[in-house]
Amino acid sequence: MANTSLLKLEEDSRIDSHIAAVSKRLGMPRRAFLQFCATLATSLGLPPGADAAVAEAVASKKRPSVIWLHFQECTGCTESMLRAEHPTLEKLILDVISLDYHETLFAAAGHQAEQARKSAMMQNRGSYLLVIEGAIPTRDGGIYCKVGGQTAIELTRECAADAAAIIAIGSCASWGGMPSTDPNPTGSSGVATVLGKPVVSIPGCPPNPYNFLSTVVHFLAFGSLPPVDELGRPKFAYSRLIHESCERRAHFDAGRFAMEFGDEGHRKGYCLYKLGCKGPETYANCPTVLFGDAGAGTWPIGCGCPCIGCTEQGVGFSKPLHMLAKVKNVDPPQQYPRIVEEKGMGATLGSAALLAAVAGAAAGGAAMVARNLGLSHQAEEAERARAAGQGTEV
Ligand code: FSX
Ligand code: SF4
Ligand code: F3S
Repeated sequence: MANTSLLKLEEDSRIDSHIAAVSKRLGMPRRAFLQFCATLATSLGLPPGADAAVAEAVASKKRPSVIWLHFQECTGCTESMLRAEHPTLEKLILDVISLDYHETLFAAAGHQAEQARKSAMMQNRGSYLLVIEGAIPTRDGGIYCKVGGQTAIELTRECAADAAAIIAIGSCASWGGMPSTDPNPTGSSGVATVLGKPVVSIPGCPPNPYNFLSTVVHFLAFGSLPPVDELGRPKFAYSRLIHESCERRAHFDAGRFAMEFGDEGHRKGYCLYKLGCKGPETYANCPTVLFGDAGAGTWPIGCGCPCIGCTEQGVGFSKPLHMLAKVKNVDPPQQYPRIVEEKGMGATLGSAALLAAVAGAAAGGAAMVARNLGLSHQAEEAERARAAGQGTEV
């Protein structure tokens, strides 16, 4: 079957010279770069043909200035970006953005660093991306986290004022994450709570760098951040339960469980539900995108560790690790999705699967993403919005 979208992309002369330059910069063959962009567009759920816009954006657009703040956290978010061992992922992240302020990566310190942040904000007023990593302590006037004499609350508000878009990266910045664990002595909160307005959140402890890259590329290609759910999470990454795509799901359905760490069931790769796996109530694309690109199985459950629900507020860092998960969606759905997608509403199953196949490791487990792409999430999303008592999209 011909992949017309990829072929069109390869023939697009508008971006040819840019692609040659970016391929050289990244040390990546031209075809591999195009395949990566096509896969990125597919996993973002973009319509056919959008891969050209993605490639153009990555190859030729001016890199947005990024101000990256750190508050209460372990720096695992940054570590996971830099440890993305796929030959292109971390290079691409650093290639598509201009990281103008980042306390961990900066050689500068003290007043020099503060000055760099202020200059970048002034020079890119209204157009910079603000990325916040870590929770924001709100108790006692926010005194539990200060940088350069300012509280995290003050810095967040100051940097948010002139930002084009704000991304809360990691579970800490999304809702408080680990620092907000009961009894939350410092009043750790997420960025949206502190600013009193929605921001795009990419939870995970650590979050998947592929989801961050995809979010930034969407901003570059279309001038806006991707559509999000009622918790501010990009739908392309957080609209499916882990349990739905888990490689151990057949064991769950057949009633084959590991009962103890190291027992026969655990060694045989049986389902980890009875060890407290929170996959059945956690929304994330971990089983389809994987981590670190080190090969198959590089995600918590793949390594034999029950999911702790790190992307899910109210589950990760809230529910005890051994507690059984609430199993959602155990019955077949009332309605099955259409098999044929309407034109322009998303990638077709066939093209997505083919893209995933040709892109290989770049997509991680993108075949699973592709498998889910044509499905209608509307009923499920409406239900979740009702449960959250909001019912509105951010
Ligand atoms: Fe750590 Fe980031 Fe966890 Fe938090 O990730 S990996 S504690 S989400 O803010 O650095
Ligand atoms: Fe996978 Fe956990 Fe579901 Fe078992 S309970 S199938 S290990 S997500
Ligand atoms: Fe976190 Fe569970 Fe994924 S622990 S990384 S949400 S598999």
